[in-house]
Amino acid sequence: MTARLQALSEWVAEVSKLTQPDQIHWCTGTREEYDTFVSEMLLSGDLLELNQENYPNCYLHRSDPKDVARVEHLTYVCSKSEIEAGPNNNWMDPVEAKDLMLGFFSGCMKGRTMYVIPYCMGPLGSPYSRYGVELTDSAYVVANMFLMTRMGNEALAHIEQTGSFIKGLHSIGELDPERRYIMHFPEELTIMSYGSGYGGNALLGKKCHALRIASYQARTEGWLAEHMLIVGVENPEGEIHYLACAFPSQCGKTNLAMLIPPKSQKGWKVWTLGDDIAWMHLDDEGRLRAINPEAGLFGVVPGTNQKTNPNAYETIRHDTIFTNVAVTAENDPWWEDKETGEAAVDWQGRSYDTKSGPAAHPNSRFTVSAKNNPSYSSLAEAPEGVPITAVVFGGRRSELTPLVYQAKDWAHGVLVGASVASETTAAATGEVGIVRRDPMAMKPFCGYNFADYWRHWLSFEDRSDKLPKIFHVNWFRRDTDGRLLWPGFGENLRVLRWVIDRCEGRVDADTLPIGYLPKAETIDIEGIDVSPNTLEQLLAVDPQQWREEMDHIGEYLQSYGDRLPDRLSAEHKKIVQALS
Ligand code: GTP
Ligand code: SPV
Ligand code: MN
Repeated sequence: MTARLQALSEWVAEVSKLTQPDQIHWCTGTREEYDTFVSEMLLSGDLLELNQENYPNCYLHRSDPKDVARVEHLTYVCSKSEIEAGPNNNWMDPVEAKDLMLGFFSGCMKGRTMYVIPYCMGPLGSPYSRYGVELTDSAYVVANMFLMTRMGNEALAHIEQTGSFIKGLHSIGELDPERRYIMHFPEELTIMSYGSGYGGNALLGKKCHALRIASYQARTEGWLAEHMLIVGVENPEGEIHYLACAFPSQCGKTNLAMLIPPKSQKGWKVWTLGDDIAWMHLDDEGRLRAINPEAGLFGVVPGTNQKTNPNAYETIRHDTIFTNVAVTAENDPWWEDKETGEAAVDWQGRSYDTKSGPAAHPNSRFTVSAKNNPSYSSLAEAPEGVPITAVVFGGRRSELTPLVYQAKDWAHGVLVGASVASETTAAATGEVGIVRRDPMAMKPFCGYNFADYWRHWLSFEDRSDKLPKIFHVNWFRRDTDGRLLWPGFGENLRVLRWVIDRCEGRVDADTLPIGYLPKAETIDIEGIDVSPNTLEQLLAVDPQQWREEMDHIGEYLQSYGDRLPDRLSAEHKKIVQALS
């Protein structure tokens, strides 16, 4: 054993002394191993078999009913100083936090197996990839990590070579919301998560590593770790443009990344590279290139059907773990808007005769390998990633925000990103539908002070003159009767086409104080149920509403105090003046 691997072995031994598992299993990452875990979970009841004829190799997991979403109020960034974590994060002193967590972890794996999961975020061997090891007592977490990351022997070999990895310690504990914390120690490249078995709380490679810890590393190393999908849009001439889009949780990333062009959009193709996280670096020529650190999808199930997302619908017909969906009398998975079949048993395993409340949990999810997706781009495995033409921010806003607009330049674009607000969703516990600030869709995921994060974003302007253009979209604007104005889903390609046309200098736009707005005739609405009058409503900018919005944004930015970059305040002031 090399000295470097020894560092890992010593940590595993130390944790096992603390948590006292009955046995330790080093994960190899083979399909046979996955199948063994599935068999064991079928015996233990952690997984239930779904109808194998209709859904081969598909299983259902039912979470504890009080453990069905991320818990932002219990998620902490424990940097040495509070100001480093910033007003955007919960903070606890790292010594205090570790004391608290060691108390929870003490003896918590008695009678359980501790799994050692070496994993790689990003294509194996890519200079941009990063490695981690998660120690967990949940077989469900292991199975999800198998589908979501490149885990096992190859990752271990790299860790052995380089000696560097993120340490992630996880236990489901008692699944008691009163004994639950997700703690990050960015300076020590360590994560400790206790008391939840759900998604972003427990699959530590995802939000904890690839966003909170990685964003902290990215700042010091000059790159970006973002809550963004990566999608390739191929025109009928065969040219592909790659877009990176940041929308808050449950605001349409997976759906846009897997879009199938509607019949009216002849000759267009869409390629999926990533659906949740992008790591972006400047290359030698100054272009921003993105890789997807993940290898699988952890997607929202409700709303998925043959019309909205035929791609996802097919992708999850085999080799998929469903979490918290309902089942039909035939034992098929079922969810709201599935459009075929009906629920017999709800997500908690109760008979669904009464039809009270949703049958599938609103944050029910599918876990599936990215390779199941027929539109998966082979370039998602490319070590150098893909060059990004446009960065697109977005949010869920029933009012105010137009269907699409373009920032005037990079610094303005950073302000547009910092100003994102969106209605809250079921992805995190708490009230749904409340508008809150969610800069760059990173409010729950930035591992350090947002003021420093915006400064870091601004700094790219000094490093390259080939940066992507920046845009903002809103698929969720409603009329005065509360009806959605835009059909969304596949039709969103019409908006991406405008975005690409702008990047290529092919269309003129109207210059408004808030940015460049499409001239109505440059958005293709042929063949959809969007009248010219509806398009006008979709693109409308109400100066009075925007003056109020800019006041709120100003107050929000000022809450970051002295650390707020002057450049960002100056951008804000410019727009306020132009609006008055
Ligand atoms: P996270 O995995 O939580 O980060 O979510 P996400 O950003 O990937 O969102 P996702 O694509 O899973 O969509 C969330 C919900 O919004 C689903 O119920 C979708 O059906 C719905 N949705 C997605 N795109 C659109 C759209 O263009 N229009 C409308 N009306 N709904 C959409
Ligand atoms: C999100 O909430 O943004 C997700 C799901 O993508 S989770 O993995 O739970 O964070
Ligand atoms: Mn997400």
